[in-house]
Amino acid sequence: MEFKKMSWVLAFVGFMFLGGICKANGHTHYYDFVLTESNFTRLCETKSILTVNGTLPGPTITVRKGDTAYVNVHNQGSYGLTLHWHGVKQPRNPWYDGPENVTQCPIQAGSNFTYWIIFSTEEGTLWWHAHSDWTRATVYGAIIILPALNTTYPFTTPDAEETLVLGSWYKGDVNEIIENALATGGDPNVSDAFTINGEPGDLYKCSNATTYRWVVDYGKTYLLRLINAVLNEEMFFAIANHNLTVVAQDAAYIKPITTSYLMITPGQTMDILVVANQSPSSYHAASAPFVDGDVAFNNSTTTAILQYNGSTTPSTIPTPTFPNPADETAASNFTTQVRALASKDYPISVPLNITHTLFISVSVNERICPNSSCDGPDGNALAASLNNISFVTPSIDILQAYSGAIYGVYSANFPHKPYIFNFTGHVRNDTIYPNFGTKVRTIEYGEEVEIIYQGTNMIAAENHPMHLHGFSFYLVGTGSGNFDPNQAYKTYNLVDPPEVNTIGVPKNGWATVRFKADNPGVWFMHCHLERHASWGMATVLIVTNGNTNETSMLPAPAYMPPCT
Ligand SMILES: *[C@@H]1O[C@H](CO)[C@@H](O)[C@H](O)[C@H]1NC(C)=O
Ligand SMILES: *[C@@H]1O[C@H](CO)[C@@H](O)[C@H](O)[C@H]1NC(C)=O
Ligand SMILES: *[C@@H]1O[C@H](CO)[C@@H](O)[C@H](O)[C@H]1NC(C)=O
Ligand SMILES: *[C@@H]1O[C@H](CO)[C@@H](O)[C@H](O)[C@H]1NC(C)=O
Ligand SMILES: *[C@@H]1O[C@H](CO)[C@@H](O)[C@H](O)[C@H]1NC(C)=O
Ligand SMILES: *[C@@H]1O[C@H](CO)[C@@H](O)[C@H](O)[C@H]1NC(C)=O
Ligand SMILES: *[C@@H]1O[C@H](CO)[C@@H](O)[C@H](O)[C@H]1NC(C)=O
Ligand SMILES: *[C@@H]1O[C@H](CO)[C@@H](O)[C@H](O)[C@H]1NC(C)=O
Ligand SMILES: *[C@@H]1O[C@H](CO)[C@@H](O)[C@H](O)[C@H]1NC(C)=O
Ligand SMILES: *[C@@H]1O[C@H](CO)[C@@H](O)[C@H](O)[C@H]1NC(C)=O
Ligand SMILES: *[C@@H]1O[C@H](CO)[C@@H](O)[C@H](O)[C@H]1NC(C)=O
Ligand SMILES: *[C@@H]1O[C@H](CO)[C@@H](O)[C@H](O)[C@H]1NC(C)=O
Ligand SMILES: [Cu+2]
Repeated sequence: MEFKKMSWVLAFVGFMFLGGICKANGHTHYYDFVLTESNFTRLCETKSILTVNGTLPGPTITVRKGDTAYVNVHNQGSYGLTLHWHGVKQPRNPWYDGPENVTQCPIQAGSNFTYWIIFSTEEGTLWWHAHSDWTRATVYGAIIILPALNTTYPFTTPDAEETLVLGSWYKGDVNEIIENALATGGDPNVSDAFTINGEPGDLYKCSNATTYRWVVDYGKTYLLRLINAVLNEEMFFAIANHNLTVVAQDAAYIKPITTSYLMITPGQTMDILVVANQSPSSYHAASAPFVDGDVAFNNSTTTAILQYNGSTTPSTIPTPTFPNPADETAASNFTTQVRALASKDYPISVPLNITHTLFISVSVNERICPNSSCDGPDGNALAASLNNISFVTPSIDILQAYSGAIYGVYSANFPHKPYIFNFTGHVRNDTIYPNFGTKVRTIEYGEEVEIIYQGTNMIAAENHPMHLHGFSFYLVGTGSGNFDPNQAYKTYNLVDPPEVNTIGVPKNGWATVRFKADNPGVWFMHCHLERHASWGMATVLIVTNGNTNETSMLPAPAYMPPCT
């Protein structure tokens, strides 16, 4: 053990000389993650699932701002996969970002791979998850980033902390479910339950004895770290009889919002102050879906029990009432309140001199059925696209192809604007069928980028949680209908827009984000609804190296998992 640590230290010191990126006060943390299959019983049935270290959620990674972590992933499962550190920018370090065949090939069954995770500006809550097929349904966990040593929260220090991770439970094998859906062209099965910390909760059958309990002391203030790891639904969250004061989103502080409920998309994380100020008893902390599209979804409620220490459990535990799942206004009433803290101690820096604009249409599409008949609309198969291009995952990772000049893996011709039609009006036949390809967009180092995501009314309009790797970005505006620059620019918030990594693009509406392209590398961008990502609602941004070593990607690691 000591010997192993010593060699790590030597490697670390080496990097200090090499890259000059090492923070003087950062600490280094080491984790071993063992991927294993084991039996779990949920909803009265037992099945074998892949988890890290046999727990659901997997182990929590806890660091301070600016620290470094090494996670050695030992794959003792039966198939290859990768892990991703969601929302961690990984400055100059795309090698360890994780999306399968974008920055690396899978860690094969029986082998191991050590991720080097560089924390920089993030502070708050993030999470990690598998980035292969639908394996993230069971392979996920929290990342807690505490304030740097000798600094504290920008609010009264809470008495204690709690983490609740929302998830999805499928009775069947998740990868069989998506493979089967891709083969038939239809919608994948919906999940059988939502979960909180791996447990469906007492509103589902066979689940009340194992419902997750969060025990609190009357009068104390708790910092709740909430993560949405659900596969295919955005979620409302509330605690019966208690207010939520949201203080951070995606590991950046916001101006406190006191609310009775919130909406959180897959991929998003929120830090919330909860005061245990109600009569000592038990209350449900619960989550139910927000789905504003005409699509199949799981319409059930998952619960945990907020239990006051020393109180007796009432015969009926109060459950919060949720908005209707399709209530867009209820969702946007919460999301439009989010503003960056943007204080002297937590300044923000919104790009004002945009040099690279990307206008991206976000669509669900149809693909010609390869067989005689498919289960999607018009007997076709379902597909999805960005700018009418459905992303095709290559079999050699794009980062390797880019850095090693391997041609034919991808083409750098992802368009900067879509084919123009009435995006939110009637569907045009010539845009129902996307093109297929591995097309990326190249952005020069240091450019100030604006991306306008335009939701479309193709096949099934709904809110899409778009996520970008390698960056957090400022959400400067959202609106309904077709993006109209003359109107939209007037409404932009350039003063205190939230700095986030995942945003819900409104159904038949648009969202504009800005960021500085100061992180060279190969960065995946995709919808965080897993079925849309599987259908191709994704692309890749390549940010070129700058003119110096300090503005260029770190050297390629000596070992990367081989592509087969
Ligand atoms: C996971 O399990 C392995 C082997 O049992 C152990 O060495 C390791 O410390 C565990 N990791 C965590 C993060 O608990
Ligand atoms: C899970 O349970 C099944 C049936 O009880 C058993 O055959 C199998 O070996 C178990 N798997 C593991 C990984 O324990
Ligand atoms: C695999 O794990 C062993 C021991 O834990 C370690 O020595 C080796 O470097 C690891 N390999 C990789 C590629 O991380
Ligand atoms: C943090 O505070 C401790 C105790 O007050 C002090 O010893 C230490 O030097 C400080 N560290 C930093 C990095 O400021
Ligand atoms: C679970 O629910 C069943 C049926 O409602 C009830 O009989 C049982 O006592 C409950 N168990 C617990 C631990 O609450
Ligand atoms: C929740 O917040 C509202 C508005 O700030 C306030 O009127 C209400 O009393 C609060 N409720 C609880 C339970 O604290
Ligand atoms: C979902 O469930 C709620 C009640 O739990 C109900 O009001 C609503 O109509 C259901 N929606 C759909 C689409 O089934
Ligand atoms: C949204 O907010 C508006 C203005 O505060 C309010 O009138 C409306 O009832 C809210 N709608 C929902 C669904 O919460
Ligand atoms: C905006 O960026 C361009 C290109 O980098 C540069 O030439 C120009 O001076 C910048 N303008 C301002 C106001 O910073
Ligand atoms: C990634 O590439 C490997 C070959 O290196 C291939 O086996 C695997 O299916 C690819 N993954 C995806 C999602 O296409
Ligand atoms: C786009 O379609 C919508 C809905 O049918 C309609 O209200 C709008 O006028 C159309 N816009 C244009 C520019 O045709
Ligand atoms: C698309 O074209 C086909 C064949 O011309 C027609 O049957 C279908 O109704 C059209 N669909 C739409 C949405 O216009
Ligand atoms: Cu989507």
